[in-house]
Amino acid sequence: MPGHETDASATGTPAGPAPVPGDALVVVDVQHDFVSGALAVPHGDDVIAPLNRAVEAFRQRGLPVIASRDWHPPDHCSFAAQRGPWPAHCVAGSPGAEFAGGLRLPPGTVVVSKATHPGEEAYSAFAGTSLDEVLRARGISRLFVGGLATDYCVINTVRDALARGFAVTVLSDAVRPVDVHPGDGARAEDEMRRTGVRFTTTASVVGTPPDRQH
Ligand code: VGL
Ligand code: ZN
Repeated sequence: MPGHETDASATGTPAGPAPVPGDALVVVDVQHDFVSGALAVPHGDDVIAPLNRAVEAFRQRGLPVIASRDWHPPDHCSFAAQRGPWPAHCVAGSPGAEFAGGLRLPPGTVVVSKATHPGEEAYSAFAGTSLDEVLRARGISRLFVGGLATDYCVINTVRDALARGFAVTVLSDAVRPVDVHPGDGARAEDEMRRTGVRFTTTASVVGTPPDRQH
């Protein structure tokens, strides 16, 4: 219950690696279909509040906010009608592909659309996009990552970020897995930790929200 947090959360002061110039926030695929639509991730809506706090902290500091989105053609190879593994989801321009209603993205958010070709799956926000160039042009070396889903687009984005030399911090309360096979999300987190990813709560990076300070 509120009133019993320790150290950082008692004061609202971040205990972790507060965002500084050179950092960017990457919000992965927080779209209607993944939150409450055709391919809803269990508890996917839980990521929205922490991500809004992270977004606001980056915005206040003038640091880049990137939002990736799954942006499929109607006949994408990952859809069941094409013998793919997923129900149709995030069709470009459709309501299901819109960012989740509660997500507050600031003006200037860089939107990265991926998996836009019918015959190619692309779970990583780097795959076939300009994300790498965008980050390098802005002198970014460290990424804070949250979004959906831990075991698909988050982990693949993180793998590519590490391979490109970015340091990565995952906001542990701002990711959720699909868990098609039980444990997929936990295994994805294990792999990320093993490969050098730091996990930290949003509060420890950007402080606690005003209604939880005391
Ligand atoms: C995703 C399944 C299918 C994701 C995208 O964003 O994690 N998962 N397409
Ligand atoms: Zn997809």
